Amino acid sequence: MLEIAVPDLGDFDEVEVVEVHVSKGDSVAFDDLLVSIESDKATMEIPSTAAGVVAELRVSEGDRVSEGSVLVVVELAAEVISVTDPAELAPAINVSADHESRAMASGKPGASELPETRSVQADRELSPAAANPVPDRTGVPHASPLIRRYARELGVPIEESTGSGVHGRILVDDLKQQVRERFSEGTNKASGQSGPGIPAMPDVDHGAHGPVREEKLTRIQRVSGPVLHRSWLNVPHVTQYDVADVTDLEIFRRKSGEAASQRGLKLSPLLFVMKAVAIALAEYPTFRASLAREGDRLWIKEYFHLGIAVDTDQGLVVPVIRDVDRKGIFELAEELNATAKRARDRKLSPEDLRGACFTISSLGGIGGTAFSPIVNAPEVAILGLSKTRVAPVWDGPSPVEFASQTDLVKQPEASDTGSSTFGQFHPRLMLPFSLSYDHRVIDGAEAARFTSRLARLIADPAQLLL
Ligand code: CAO
Repeated sequence: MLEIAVPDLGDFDEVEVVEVHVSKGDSVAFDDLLVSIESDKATMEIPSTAAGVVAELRVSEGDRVSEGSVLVVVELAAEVISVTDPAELAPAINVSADHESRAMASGKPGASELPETRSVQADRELSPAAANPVPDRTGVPHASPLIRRYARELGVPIEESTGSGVHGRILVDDLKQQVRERFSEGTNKASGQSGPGIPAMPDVDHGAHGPVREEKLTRIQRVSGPVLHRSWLNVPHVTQYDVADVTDLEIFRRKSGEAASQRGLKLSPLLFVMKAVAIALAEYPTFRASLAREGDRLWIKEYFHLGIAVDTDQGLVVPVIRDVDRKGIFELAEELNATAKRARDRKLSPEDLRGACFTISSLGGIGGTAFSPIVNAPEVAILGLSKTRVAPVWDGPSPVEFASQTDLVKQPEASDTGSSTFGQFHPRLMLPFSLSYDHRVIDGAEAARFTSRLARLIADPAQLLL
């Protein structure tokens, strides 16, 4: 019996069995494909290293396997058994202590294969032939026929191999190293593609601890879940928190309420924030960019279409309001109301959901002091709005001046800090907001400048309407 197992997988602990090409009882020849395994970035085909009959299948499609997991057990054909005399194979087995080399060596279909097996050993043991390899005229590094066949089995381009043997001769270990590199290639690329290796959640029997009931995710949740997960895994997120004084904005909003209601509209703070965002995006183009897949350049969008997260009874959707920079508050109010209604009535078209350069998610009408929204990749930033609150705002010296003018050891008396000559706290309406961004594209300092600018814009409604 010959156990055929998963070879060294390099950086991967576990990979998935994507195809089992044989069934129990099948006759297989040397080199016949048995099983395909796959990481996120590469597929490896595991061939039979002997002729015989499949005696046992130890895996099925979808199983996760790791190095050394036995995939298939092959009952060797009679003629193979006759050449697997331990004495005859001993030199070959010395080639490498690991299982696939042993399998290669012991699994030869006939005596004619053995000289090749021995040539592997010659590579390792620096036989006279290996010490003076004949250079390949094509420039391809020298490798024995067995090594070439092994490379073909593994799907490794031998011309890309770097031989670590004498005079650059390619050895079994070189091929294994190449496979390791191919498997880990995806994780090392700067493009930020997601890699494998995320541990699967255990399958827990929740019913074992008390009564449970099953509830299916909505279609929107099933679609948006993987999209959010993809963004979460691909984008290195940082969230910058800030707060804007919206007292003057609220005064203005209340004053405009009547004019709005005559048009059948309600003006929420979000509309003014949308205008402020459009101005800030014009001044900070990186925030309306997308990172190219290769990870080496940006696509800066010269339009100001904003995704607005809308909460529906089926889940979260993000329709897009176009050309926010060119629209007035009333026009935006009308469009946002109509779009949110279409979203809740499940009447959005695919076009409604495309083309944003930045997203706003407002939970201000619901509650909370702050949150970290997930960037709606391939956008690079998203703004979260929380609930406006009344908070004390100091109108006196800046923190630096305050520190220099005040005896900080002896805490200032309330009467000192409350005096009109020194400075005062005022109750103001403050809007907490947060900006999550892709740190590959936006630096922290730039994000802080952006949110500071945004806070100033929101605080001054006149600027938004110019
Ligand atoms: N602070 C205090 N009150 C606020 C506020 C804020 N930051 N923002 C809105 N409000 C008030 C509004 O003025 C309105 O008050 P009135 O009823 O007295 O007029 C009330 O809250 C409800 O506002 P709204 O939610 O209907 O309107 P909106 O324009 O602020 O938001 C929409 C529209 C579609 C964005 C919103 O309804 C929604 O769906 N929000 C949820 C988005 C979401 O789920 N995000 C999470 C995604 S995870 O990242």
